[in-house]
Amino acid sequence: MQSLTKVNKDFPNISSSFELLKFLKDENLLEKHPEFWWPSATDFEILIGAILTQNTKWTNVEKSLKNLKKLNALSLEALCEIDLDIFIQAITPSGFKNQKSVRIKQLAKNILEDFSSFENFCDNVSKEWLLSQKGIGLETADAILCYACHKEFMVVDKYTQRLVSNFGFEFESYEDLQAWCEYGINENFDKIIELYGYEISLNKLFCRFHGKIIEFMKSNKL
Ligand code: 39A
Repeated sequence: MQSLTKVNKDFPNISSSFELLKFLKDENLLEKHPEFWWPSATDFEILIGAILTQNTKWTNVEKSLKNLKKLNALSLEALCEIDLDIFIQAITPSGFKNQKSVRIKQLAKNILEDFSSFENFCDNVSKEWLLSQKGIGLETADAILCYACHKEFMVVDKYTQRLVSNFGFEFESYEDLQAWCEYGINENFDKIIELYGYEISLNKLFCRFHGKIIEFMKSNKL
């Protein structure tokens, strides 16, 4: 359920996520970023990055991913085979190394067992399957679905929550905030296409909307 609180006076009044998107779009926050915002060479890297990024800074994740690339460990098979101690050492920069290493290795094993390949996983995985995996909560599941599997899910995180609260919106749950973000975009999809001036998929829009939110929050404009 959504409720209105005191609005930050430096911000315009907004009544929907569509208006929030318009506000952020005018800030030109993604000019130096990839099309789908999440920086990565491959979708597989996004899957691993989505777990490594839990409770740490993105720069630390980049260090861990660089180490994993050097070890040629960025595939399901390589993750299953890699020695646990070597893997732990590689992902040390992103913290919670013991917990994350065991969870990532187990996830790789489960994906191979249930889907046979990463491509088949991306095409067929459900949110329920992801949530049944140890260490994957709502935000990580949505990050994997949105950025690695290119599905129409919008990630909402602590940055999203803080930003909308500065516009006067409070939500009781992750799902409520996500529903608010997605609803305003879905309802105004035609207007958004007009605004962009070219066809843009809903998935790409969700990626860019979430990316704009993170970049806005990191720019310390609040
Ligand atoms: N928290 C984050 C990030 N911050 C990020 N970037 C910056 C680029 N990514 C990709 C994921 N999670």
